[in-house]
Parts: sequence; structure tokens; C-alpha cells
Amino acid sequence: MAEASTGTSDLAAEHGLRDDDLLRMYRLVALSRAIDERMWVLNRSGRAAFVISGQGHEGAEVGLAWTLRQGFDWLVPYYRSIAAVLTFGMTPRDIMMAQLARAADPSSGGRQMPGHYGSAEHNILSTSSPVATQVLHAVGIALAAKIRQTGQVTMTELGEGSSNQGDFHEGLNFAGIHRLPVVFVVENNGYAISVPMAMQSPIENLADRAAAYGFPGVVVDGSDVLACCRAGREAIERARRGEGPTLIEAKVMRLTAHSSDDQQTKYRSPEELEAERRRDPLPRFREQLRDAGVLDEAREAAIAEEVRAAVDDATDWAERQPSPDPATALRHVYAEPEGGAASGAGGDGAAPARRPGTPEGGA
Ligand SMILES: Cc1ncc(C[n+]2csc(CCOP(=O)(O)OP(=O)(O)O)c2C)c(N)n1
Ligand SMILES: [Mg+2]
Repeated sequence: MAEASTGTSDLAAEHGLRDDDLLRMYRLVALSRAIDERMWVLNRSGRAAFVISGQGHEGAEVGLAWTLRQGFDWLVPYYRSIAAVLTFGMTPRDIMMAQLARAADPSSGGRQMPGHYGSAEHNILSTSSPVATQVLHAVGIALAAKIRQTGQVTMTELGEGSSNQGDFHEGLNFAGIHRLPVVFVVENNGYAISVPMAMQSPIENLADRAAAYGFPGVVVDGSDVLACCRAGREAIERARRGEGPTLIEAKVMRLTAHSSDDQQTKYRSPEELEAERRRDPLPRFREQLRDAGVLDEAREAAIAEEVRAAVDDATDWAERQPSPDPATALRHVYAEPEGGAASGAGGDGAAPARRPGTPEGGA
């Protein structure tokens, strides 16, 4: 990493941070963007099958997740959570292995669609594809933490469209009743694929829904990294004190199409897309740190170089890793005989132990 400032500028002090924190946050926002851009290049050149992007969400995710305690708290992400999982300990190599479906991909061993980030090592729960199911998983983890009195906080992320699913409301209601240590983050980018916000909900601020479940709802500008950091810290500390959940709605932007299988110019005007670009968190944070004297030209260039090298390394490294053995395709789908002697269990290591309660004999 570039030589870090050890000072505390007025900007850092105002947010209870050091300049070093600000530079690390900036690096994470820039790194997430660069990895994401590389994913699109790999897709368009035929090397990655599918991309779902976090561009426009990075500032909110880095700021909100910043105060979580890595390796202790829990993160329950969704497909746009690239910046959040990087903030919480995953590496560019981990992201690229998931993107290219390699056997050593920590998210799923190359078995899930790209974008389903997870890491047992880092307390990052792997996401299911049906949107908003992760809300229930997060609430369950928070309930366990409360029963066990561990002091752990769980943060989960989802889109605004997904907040119309029943799972979201069931999860928030349960968490409100039991005052669970969980932070719900709705990243409102204004669209659920091609459906605009006005066709998704009759209210302007989804944070208002928290009132129905008896806990605070907070709206934050998702392109303001430090405002997100403050909102995240307050919610995490409140949960840690045993005062229960918070719903944070970060107003973000979707700078890309929904996915590599979508073309957003079919349903968004050039003017709208241009206006959205002006809110991009990356240049905004860069300007803020320049104005505060935290980021000078040399430091900015050094970070840009580190980011480029990290993305190149992750791409080259992941491309060299083997794909999963096709003979293992059914692993974790059906129960397997004890000892893993079945033909479908060989290839990349021993078969997993039979789970209690699963029938003998497997598939
Ligand atoms: C239960 C369910 N319904 C539909 C889908 C298909 N789907 C995937 S992403 C998505 C849009 C979600 O929009 P939003 O929650 O706003 O998140 P965004 O993609 O905008 O970040 C839909 C409908 C799904 N994965 N799960
Ligand atoms: Mg959305």
C-alpha cells in the first residue's frame, strides 16, 4: 500500500477517523471500481460468462461496513456487495475466482453464479439467488448472537426492489420484536432491473418502513462515503449496545446496466444516465480528500498503481487456476455415501462428511 499519512486532518477528525483510514477507504472504493470494470472486460471478451456490477454502490458499501469488526461480526451480502466484501476481508483474487468459477473460489468452489459472494473464513454468508432471503439468514445469525451473548453484529445488504419481498418484512418484524443486533442496509439505486422506484413503492423513503417495526430508519446519501460511515457506525454501535436493529437506506446509483444481460439505454434516457454519473462516489470522494489535503498527486498516483497491479494480479492468477472437476458437479447437492467412494465425489478432495439426519447411501 502507498505510504500512509499518520496525521489527522480536520476532515478525518470531524468523522472520528485518521487520515490513514480515509486513504484506506479511498483505496477500497477505487479497487472495487477497478475490479468491476475488469469483470466487464472479461465478459465482453468472452472469458467471463456473466457480470453483475456494483458500480455506483461502492462508496456506500465501504462507508457502511467500515466499522464492522472483521473476523468477528457477520456480513450477509448480495450480488452488488463487491466493495462490502472487500472491506470485510475478501481479496481481489477471491472476487476474480468467483467471477471465473474456479475450483478454489471461496464463495462456492465455482458452483454458484458470479456475484454470490461468501467466505467462511471472513464470516461472510453465501447468498441465495432469490432476492431478500438473506434478510432472514441475517436475522437468524443475529438471534444466535443474542442468545449466545457474543456481542457480534450482523449487517445485511439488499436492493430497494427486494425490500418489497415478504422475507424483508418478516425479518424486520422479528428483529424489531427481539431487538436483535442487526443492521439492514437497503441500497436504493432507483431500479429493480427495468422497473423504476415509482412503480415499486408509493413512498419516497423506504427507511420510513422501519417505524412499522419499532426501530430507527435512516436515509443517507450513498455517494457520500463519510456520511455512510457515520450512519453505519451509529447503527453498529446501537446494535452492539443491545438496543436493536436499524434500517439504513442509502440512495445510490446504478452506473451500469442491471447485469451483462441487460441494456439500460432501452429504458433510461441519456440525460438521466448523465445526471447519475455526476453523483459517482469515486470522483466525489477523491475531490473531498484532495480538498482536505489528505490526497496529493503523488499519493493518488501510488494508489492508482497499486490498484492496477492488484487487479492485474487477481485476473492473471484466477485465469491460471483450474476449473472444478466436472465429476464433482453434484457435490453438496445430494447426500453422498460415507467415505466418498461414489464416482461423483472424487476429483478435488475427500467427500464431505455425511450431515446428521441425512439418509445413508446418498444420491
Ligand atoms: C424472489 C426473486 N424474484 C426475482 C428475482 C430476479 N431478480 C434478480 S435481481 C432483481 C432486481 C432486484 O432489484 P433491487 O432489489 O432493486 O436490486 P438491484 O438489482 O437494483 O441492486 C430481480 C427481479 C430473484 N432473483 N428473486
Ligand atoms: Mg434497485
